[in-house]
Amino acid sequence: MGKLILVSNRLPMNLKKEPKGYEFTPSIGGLATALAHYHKEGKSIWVGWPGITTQECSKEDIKDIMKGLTERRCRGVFLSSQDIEDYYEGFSNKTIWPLFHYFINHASMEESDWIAYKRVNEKFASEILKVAKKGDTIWIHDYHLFLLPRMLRKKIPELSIGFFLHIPFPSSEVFRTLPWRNEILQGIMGADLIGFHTYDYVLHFISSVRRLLGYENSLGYIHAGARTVKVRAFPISIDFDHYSKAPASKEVLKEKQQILKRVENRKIIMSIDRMDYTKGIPQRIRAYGRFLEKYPEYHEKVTLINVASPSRIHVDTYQDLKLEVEQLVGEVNGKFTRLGWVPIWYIFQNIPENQLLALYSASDVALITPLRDGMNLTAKEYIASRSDHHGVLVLSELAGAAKELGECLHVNPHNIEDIADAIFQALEMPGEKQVRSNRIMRERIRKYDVDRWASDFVSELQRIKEIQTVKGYSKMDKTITDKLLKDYVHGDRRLFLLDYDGTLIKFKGTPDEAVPDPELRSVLRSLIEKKGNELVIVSGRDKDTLERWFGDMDLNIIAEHGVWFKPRKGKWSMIEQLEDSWKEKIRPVLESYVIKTPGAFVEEKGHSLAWHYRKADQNQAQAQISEMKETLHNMISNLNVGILNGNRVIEIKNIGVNKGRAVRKWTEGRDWDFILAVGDDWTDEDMFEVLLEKGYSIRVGYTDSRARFNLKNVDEVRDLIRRIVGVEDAG
Ligand code: GDG
Repeated sequence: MGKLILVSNRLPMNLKKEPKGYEFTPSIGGLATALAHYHKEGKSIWVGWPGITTQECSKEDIKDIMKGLTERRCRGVFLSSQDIEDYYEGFSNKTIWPLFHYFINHASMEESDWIAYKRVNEKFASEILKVAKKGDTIWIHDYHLFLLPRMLRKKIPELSIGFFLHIPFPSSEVFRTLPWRNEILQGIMGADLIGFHTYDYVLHFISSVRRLLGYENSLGYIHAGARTVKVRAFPISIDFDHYSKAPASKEVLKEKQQILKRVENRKIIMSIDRMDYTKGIPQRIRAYGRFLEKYPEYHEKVTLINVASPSRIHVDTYQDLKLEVEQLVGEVNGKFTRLGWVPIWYIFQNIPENQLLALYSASDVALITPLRDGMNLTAKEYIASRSDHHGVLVLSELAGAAKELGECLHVNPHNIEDIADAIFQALEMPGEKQVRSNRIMRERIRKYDVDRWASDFVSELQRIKEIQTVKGYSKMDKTITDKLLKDYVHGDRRLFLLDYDGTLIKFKGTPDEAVPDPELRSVLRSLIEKKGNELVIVSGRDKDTLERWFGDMDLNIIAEHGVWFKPRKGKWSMIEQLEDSWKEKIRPVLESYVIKTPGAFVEEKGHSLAWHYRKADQNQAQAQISEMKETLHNMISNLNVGILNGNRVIEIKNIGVNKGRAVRKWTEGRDWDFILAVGDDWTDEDMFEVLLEKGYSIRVGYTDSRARFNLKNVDEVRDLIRRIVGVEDAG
């Protein structure tokens, strides 16, 4: 492996100009915390904005900063104040951030911000390209850099590129409101591996890609033209050891004693977040007020310590939020405060880490209730720092962390009553129950800590690259095509095994419309007229249709994936004797899914039933297919039939019948100088398997296949056949 280049909007440090030069201090934040550890240990370079604009420093300063960055294995992308205003505060934080957290009304859609976003992504690309080489691995982070994977891929196609999104990926219904949605998806799709915190976000992304770009997916792989991209959930974690051990340090213990003394041994509820509208701070304060109203027995017995660290303070929405929070805190405190007891301690500051850790270990309850949150590391930190296994975590079900921390108390962060009751339940929870739940969650966080998260991502990225290079797609380039034509010309006995739909003809709205056009008939005719050529149409279609279309031509036909066969100038006969009574049971099930999926329809063939969904909404169809297959699998267990995934069709047919078996009669025991087999879907894979390395097997479309080569589409297949016909004429 070459070197690893980490890329994020901000470098993991803050700069301060001192008389002696710039001082570098590590910065706070989920990503900084997660990767700082990895960067410290590994041999990586980190590329990002150093946090200071070009207006704020002279050329000398920049040199000084660059030197300091190089010592820390970092490279700075220097941005102007205009870049920061439009790309960072603008497009990233006023468009993407609210939209991806489902705050559609807060999302601004300024063209000028988008232009700046593209410009700054380009700046990142050019800085990275100064150090990146073939064989390097680039790991890009977060929503500020959606366009970067594609930009880098265009310049160095061989790079191994990973992209990780730290915020939620919204439902495609929300995502598609973004005017620049396709460019953003294309940008991300430049990566080889795309990671999200949860499986829900993975599904949302896959669904957007399918709907907007039309790329199909299977088992977490998206087939994007010539490339396959892996999409997977990698739930980010924390440095478990640090959070587990640090609370026992002298400094933290001292802080803890001070906190306990100041709250006069009352119960403590703590919460800490950036002051952001996604964090649900107003709802939480209201819920705490409701709790005090509903459970007066807790008056003077509990204190909420609410820490909100300042964030994006220049943005109007954030100023409004701060005012709202302060007003609500004032209302609750005004209503319930007694001499010697203030119910909420509100801290609008960044607190030092020792204080944070002391707060974690002194608190009886951690109240973490974001309205949406990609993951939320605070929740994990709270559990990890409690080596005594005490304390109750009340967590929003809309935080990514809720998927992993199933044993804590979950709340709907919009439901004030629900949160108020959860606070009561948490304060009342018996110690043994706390220990039981926390033990399980701590163990889970310990096993999958931040190092594991990072190494898991990087090794998956390497694995994808290996799959791509070993199995890869082998395009029919000029050299291979020339060799094929040469082999054809030198052969005397030549076999062609050609699938029909999706191979020789494009898909049409209904199967009946896909009639062979005169051009196709003419080229096939030329092919079979050549001495030594044997053509077999190997199709899944019923025999009557194939007879109508090709009955007059001097060729062989295999119908229904190998149930029926007609030799040249001969008659139809059954290759396999089949029993079809199962159809009566299966047809009603397929019909019931036609009702649920507008556009889908059932086709009855001689010995199979096909459920077509090419005209249906692909998303809706996919949603029905898994349920339908589940039902079918249960029904067919003692029938001699199987379920086949075709290209936008699910086919149920007798087991043992397949194209591979049908073509064996042609390929085994007969001596061919040249074989060409072409097909476009999974049913053709059986045929490719029989051929193995014999002749030229070609899968239409760029997808994993047993075929030796790939062609892009029907046009390319026809072009190849035309060239084969032409080469002999020319020769
Ligand atoms: C994104 C996603 C996702 C906060 N205030 C103080 C302080 N912190 C520390 C916490 C924690 C971190 O900052 C915040 O973590 P979050 O998980 O809330 O992350 P975000 O920075 O909002 O960023 C989020 C994350 O990326 C990782 O993928 O989980 O969903 O939005 O470590 O402890 N630390 C100190 N004083 C503070 O006042 N010392």
